[in-house]
Amino acid sequence: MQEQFPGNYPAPGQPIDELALAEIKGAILAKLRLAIGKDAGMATRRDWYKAAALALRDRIVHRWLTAEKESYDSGSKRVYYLSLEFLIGRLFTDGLNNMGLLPMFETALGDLGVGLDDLRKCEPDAALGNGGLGRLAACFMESMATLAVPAIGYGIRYDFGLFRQIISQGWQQEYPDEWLSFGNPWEFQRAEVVYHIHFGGHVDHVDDRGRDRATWRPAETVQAVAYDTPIVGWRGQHVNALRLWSARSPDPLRLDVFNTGDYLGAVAEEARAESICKFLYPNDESPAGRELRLRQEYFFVSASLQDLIKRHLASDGQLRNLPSKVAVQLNDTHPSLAVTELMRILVDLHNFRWDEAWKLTVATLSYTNHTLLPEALETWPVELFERLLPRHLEIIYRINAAHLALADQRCPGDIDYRASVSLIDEKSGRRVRMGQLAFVGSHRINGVSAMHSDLMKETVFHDLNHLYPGRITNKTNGITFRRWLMLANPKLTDLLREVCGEAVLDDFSLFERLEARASDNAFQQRFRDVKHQNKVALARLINERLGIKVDPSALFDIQIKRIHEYKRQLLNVVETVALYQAIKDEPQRDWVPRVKIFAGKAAASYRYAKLIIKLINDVAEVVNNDPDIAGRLKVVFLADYNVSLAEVIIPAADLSEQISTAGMEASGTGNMKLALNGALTIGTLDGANIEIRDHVGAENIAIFGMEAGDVMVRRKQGLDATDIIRRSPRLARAITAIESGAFSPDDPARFASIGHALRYIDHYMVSADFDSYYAAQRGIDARWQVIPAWTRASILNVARMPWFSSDRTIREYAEDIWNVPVRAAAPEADAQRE
Ligand code: B1H
Repeated sequence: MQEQFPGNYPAPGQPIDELALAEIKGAILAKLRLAIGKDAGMATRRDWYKAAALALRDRIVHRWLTAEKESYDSGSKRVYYLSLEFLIGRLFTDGLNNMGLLPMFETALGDLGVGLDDLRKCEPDAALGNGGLGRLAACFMESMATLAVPAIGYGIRYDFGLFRQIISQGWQQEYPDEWLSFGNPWEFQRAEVVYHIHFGGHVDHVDDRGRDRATWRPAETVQAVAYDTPIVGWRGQHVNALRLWSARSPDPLRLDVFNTGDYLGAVAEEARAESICKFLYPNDESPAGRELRLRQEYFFVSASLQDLIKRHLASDGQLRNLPSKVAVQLNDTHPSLAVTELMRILVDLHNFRWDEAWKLTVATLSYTNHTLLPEALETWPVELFERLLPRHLEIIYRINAAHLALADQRCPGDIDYRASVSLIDEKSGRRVRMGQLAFVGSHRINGVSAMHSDLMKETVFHDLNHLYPGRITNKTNGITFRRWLMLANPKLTDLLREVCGEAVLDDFSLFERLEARASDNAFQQRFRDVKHQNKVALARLINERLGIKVDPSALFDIQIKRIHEYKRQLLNVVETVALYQAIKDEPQRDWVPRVKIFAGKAAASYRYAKLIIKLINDVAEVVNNDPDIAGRLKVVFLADYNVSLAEVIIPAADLSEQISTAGMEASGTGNMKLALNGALTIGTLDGANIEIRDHVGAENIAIFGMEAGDVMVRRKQGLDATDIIRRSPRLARAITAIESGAFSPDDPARFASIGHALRYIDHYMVSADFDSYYAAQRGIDARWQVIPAWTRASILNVARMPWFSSDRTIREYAEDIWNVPVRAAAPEADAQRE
């Protein structure tokens, strides 16, 4: 079967192989009857989707088993990517595209009387992540498969992913995300792959002749069961597994309790165990700090390490070779317990000497930091640790003793230095610092953009970097072009194939061939046509969902991301209000028509962020219905932002809002997706925006506002914005309108707290950056009116984005951190190069 489906991406117009087509149709029909139990007459759309997904899955599984055997036989080093989040989205067309089967399935399904696009929409998003951090893990999984890096992603199979957002009267409401309720055709339950995970109890120290060994006598045990999802790389050459753990009790029904008539008590243990994988914590950038969260972290770390060690022992037999066969990447501090768990396994269970175990641990682990926000740095109360993981706390103390001894050696008598590097924070109640733990236990620590990695060295990890020089490295994030260009924007992809040649699908550096056409009138027109069609599709969606009519020829100005004060959706709204007032002042001027599109979720407990959502919706209500505006400004908030919605919005964007307070956005990846699809960026010099500017050229991006250094200086000076507001009548007027109820006549004081913050506690520099932002926006208006120049800048953005492919990022991890080989380029690339 493999040979019949070589996984080529058929060139446009290439005839479809009739034999293969007949086989696919047969396979789908067979799945419908034999796996779903329906015939074509009775089948619902969802039945067809599942049948088609299973037919595709069969083809992926063949490759999977081959890839698995090859890497096992060759004994190659493997990467294990530990992440509490994988924000995958849908897998159906992703798998079809990478297998080169998209046109084939489209035709087959069409012949069977069902539309591929209808089926595609039957698949619920796998939303096992909050935002950028989880989506990065998903892009990395795809790129590792593409580059044939043998890898497993480890995480939790949450019963409920990130909540569904509904906007009711302008307010966010949260509803459970029941993504598994109709089954999941991609996953394989591995009922035989089960590990025991322990909690609580006490520790016995036997006489171990100074070997630091101990015996943990836990009080509670849960089981972790594996579920595997195949992740297929580009051209179907390699397939890796995403292994997610589900929790259950070893004793699901206590018959003794049941027999006494206590039916609820009989299943209480099962409920307690299952709560571990019940839901994803919806907090982006702010740890929940709940006991259940710590249980989740230990649960998945322990199951994953047990699993990878079992594999290693089965293939190699020698734990002392661990670092030559295993690289473990910790996605943020959420899996930091890997440091202590690996030490426990080596010392307590496999009798290693402490020092040797420590060398192996550090050589095996590496850690990615994703944020410098002080409130986001994870710490846990020592008391909670002691109760839940007593042996791990001892191990932390033992690590800390050696670590602090080194600190004393480096800076004798410097108690501030000692306090700053310690694994225990003694200031705010005694707490374990997960960032310090991950740092000390890793041979490489990376930031996610050049500026972020530099700031890591200057701020949170300044002293640790001094103590362990050379460990910090930068790995600027990337995105998978297969999903964010080929699938999301097939029309632009076709244009690229035509202009840059078919090989562009394997070698993104060929995008540079666009440069020569950037000013070519005829090409510009085609490029604009593609954008226009994508905007028509988005306009249709907006009308269907919200009943708002927007003009596809207006400038589509997009801010899509989690709602967070530092991301400054508020700055965008205040500018919207100021623009609204300016249009009302001079309604006869030829204002550039704009549609401001927002989407994003706020953490359920983040009240201020939810108030900002309400403000966007209240402003929309007034602006969209004001006859003076005559449709020249529209404001749209699209509910329930997720990967699938992003795939519709991004190809339709003209302007990408990347306006975080400088120094606060570690990288951003939405910024890359939007620029890749031809949007111009309006942004601050923050995160990867800086590198985007360096690549696309300063003339093809609109930079405004304070820089990270300025922000630090201003924060030291104080946050009161009274003077700034006094000097900016435009800002003063916009704030006054917001706080006096111009957009909330039903509750005039609704936004008083926002007005107060803008005036007196401008921590995020919204007021301070306002004038600069407003001016940059008017600059955008002016540029938009010169169509050839705008189009040229847009084309050059696309042409200069290849470096932001996650393939490049993964190559860098493979080389500098993991020490594993990667495939040079897809084998077809050379053959297809002109
Ligand atoms: C990012 C998070 C994050 N940084 C804690 N930190 C979480 C922190 O559930 N929690 O406790 C969840 C998420 N997420 C993002 O990572 C950064 O803000 C982005 O700038 C970056 O692009 C992304 C990927 O590196």
